[in-house]
Amino acid sequence: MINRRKFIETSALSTAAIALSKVASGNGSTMAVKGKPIVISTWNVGLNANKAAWDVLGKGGKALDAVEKGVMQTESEQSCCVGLGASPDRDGYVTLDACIMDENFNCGSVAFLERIKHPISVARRVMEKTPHVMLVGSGAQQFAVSEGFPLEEQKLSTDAQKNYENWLRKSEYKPPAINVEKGEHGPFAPSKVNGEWNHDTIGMVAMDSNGNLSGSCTTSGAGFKMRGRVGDSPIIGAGLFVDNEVGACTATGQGEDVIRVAGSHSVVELMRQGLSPEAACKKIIQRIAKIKGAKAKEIQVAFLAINNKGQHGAFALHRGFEYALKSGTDERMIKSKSLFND
Ligand code: SD4
Repeated sequence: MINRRKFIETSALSTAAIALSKVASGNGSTMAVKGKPIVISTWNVGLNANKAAWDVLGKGGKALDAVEKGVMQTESEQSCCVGLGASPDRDGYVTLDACIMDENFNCGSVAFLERIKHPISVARRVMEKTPHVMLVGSGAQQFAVSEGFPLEEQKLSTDAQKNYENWLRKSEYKPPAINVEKGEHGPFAPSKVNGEWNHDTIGMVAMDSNGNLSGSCTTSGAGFKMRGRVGDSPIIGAGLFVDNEVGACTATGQGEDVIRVAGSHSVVELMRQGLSPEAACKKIIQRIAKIKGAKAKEIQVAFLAINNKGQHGAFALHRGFEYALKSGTDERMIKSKSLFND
């Protein structure tokens, strides 16, 4: 018969063995992951967001806290692209989408949320305080207020106001051409501000010093969208997916085409089959290109992924996508490869 002490020793040993097998699965060099946190996020706003995430990761904090803190930074920056100062829908209202996911498949999401400064934190409350995954519209707002989030006045940033006024001149409704580096930009396309392309989403995935993964995604969605339109960003499996045993992925670009292929989940499943993060992202971009045919020229989509060894990579339909990286030894922007090098 196994006594209590022996049982505790045996279970401690098997827990250690499980932990070891988790980090050692793959190619043997994976033990290095533990204790080496890393965070990556979409577009150049990711640099500031990563810094905020690093305040948590650098002190040995949890990836979940880091990805919330990280993108809250972008939501606070009142740019034209994420958060309350972002591009409005075609009726002039800013409506926000966000989601968050941790290492245990816990996830929370809000969509079509108005007048709340930090949708990502509301998404986390949905995850932690309700039996649900997703709340939308006035219900999401009501929940946010009940949780103590103040109802803010909508105040467009100067860029967003200018872009909206430009758009109103023609009020032409067609899909956004997001951050295609060269060529004709659609009416929803982010404009160049200070010589830099804008974007309208931040997606972030991080690994903490325990080797655990989490992700977050927050956006105002496509600028000048139809009222009520929701893209991929708040949809678990589309704009974000995390499976701690495999890796995590987030998406940016034309949300409708990310949803169609369950984009982030599909990328994670390909990593499960052994593909590198970049190769997995590329496969799903190729799938989208095949589905869209000639129309693939008119849209931008990009995926950004990390695996459970801390390797990361991205792939986009068109040139122009880049992501920000921060680790204990490295901090920089990385240009993504793309299918069309137009
Ligand atoms: C959406 N995927 O709402 C978002 C937009 C985006 O860079 O990512 N823009 O479809």
